[in-house]
Amino acid sequence: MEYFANIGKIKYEGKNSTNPLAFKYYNPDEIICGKTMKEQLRFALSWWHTMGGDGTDMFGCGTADKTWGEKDPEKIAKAKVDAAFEIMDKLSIEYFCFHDRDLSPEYGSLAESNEKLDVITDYMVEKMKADPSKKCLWGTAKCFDHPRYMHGAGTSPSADVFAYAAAQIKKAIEATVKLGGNGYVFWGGREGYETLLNTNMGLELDNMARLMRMAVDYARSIGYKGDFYIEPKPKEPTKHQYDFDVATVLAFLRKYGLENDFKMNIEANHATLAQHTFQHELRLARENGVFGSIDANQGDMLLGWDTDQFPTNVYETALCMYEVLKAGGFVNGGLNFDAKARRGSYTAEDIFHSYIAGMDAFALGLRIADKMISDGRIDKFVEDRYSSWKTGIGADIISGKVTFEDLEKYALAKGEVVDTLSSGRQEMLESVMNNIMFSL
Ligand code: XUL
Ligand code: CO
Repeated sequence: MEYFANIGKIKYEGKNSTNPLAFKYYNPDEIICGKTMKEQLRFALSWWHTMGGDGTDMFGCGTADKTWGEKDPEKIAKAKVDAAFEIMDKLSIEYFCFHDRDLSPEYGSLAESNEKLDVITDYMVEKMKADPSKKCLWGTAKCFDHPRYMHGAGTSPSADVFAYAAAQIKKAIEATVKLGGNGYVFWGGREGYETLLNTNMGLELDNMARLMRMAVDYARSIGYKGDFYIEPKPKEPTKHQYDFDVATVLAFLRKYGLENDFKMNIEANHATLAQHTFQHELRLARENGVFGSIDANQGDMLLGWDTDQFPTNVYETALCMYEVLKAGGFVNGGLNFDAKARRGSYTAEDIFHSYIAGMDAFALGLRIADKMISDGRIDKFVEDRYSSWKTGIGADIISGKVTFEDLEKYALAKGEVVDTLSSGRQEMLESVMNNIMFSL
């Protein structure tokens, strides 16, 4: 069955095309910065938003029909697979990301939920065998939806809930391995708190680390070779999420000796909720050797919550792709559109317009980032700005040759040093950036 019969394969038509159902910038096989665009960008469809998100919000019910023509939950789950594969095919998207419960809902018991999940993953494996271009970027467990997780999963005050979450995560890891997943994500769900008046923060953090250690050890024991990611987010649903931002997560990983087992899955809208730029979070991850994958979306600067909009801000995608290229590109990670069409964009066609907008914004971002690097003006400026560290006292500090006393002697002899500073030239560099962006 074809779910989008009036939409054909979306083609690259170039920047002068006015066809709304065509890529203007995403040309999958074109080489940019040494790899094809599809290898550089590794786009992924998010099962939850695209296959399940119907536009429900706290003020109203869904506006988009995501039942895929079925009524029975098992049939809906199967239809979702067929529809997802058709969407991926028509948009040339090779990867998908999922929560266990996006693939198959929760049934009366854990055993039954597991059994029904197996049926769907069996079906997916069959489809992926027939079409090996469809791959799993990452999987995760939805340990935040059901009332049992109201106080968290790995950080619940109830040891029984912790055990239940562990069982659910074990199964989600197995499903990820079965689908050949390249990654497994821990996003904080309800791992945080509302008030410290009722919270044992130390125990909750210790327990979260225990859960992660067991998850990693188990996954490796069954042959999982992909990456583990933590996806930082500062707030929502809890007032204070433990995985606040990259820096907070790094401190957590290092405290518990997990720093070699996890990388970061960085989401644009989570970065801005933490009052960082998207680029800041990417840079911090890159500088600490933990850059892994990206949840591509954007927030609204006037709103303080996670709006999960499809990314269309090219300035942001360019700076993001600059960080990705400088990090050496994706290895197991990719760009997962953790994004949903607005509630008013409710038609089936809007799914395609949303993805085309997001994919083209990142394709353009990649083209600009490549140009930023080959143009060299920005990199050279930064290089020159730090030239005092290459020779003389700077080189001696870096090589560890000098002591505090030596530095005092140096400063006393040197006198005032304000003249050694040059202008930061922010406005000039912003203008260079515009020049690069609009000369494509
Ligand atoms: C929530 C969020 C999640 C994770 C996966 O803000 O981003 O969808 O990406 O659990
Ligand atoms: Co996300």
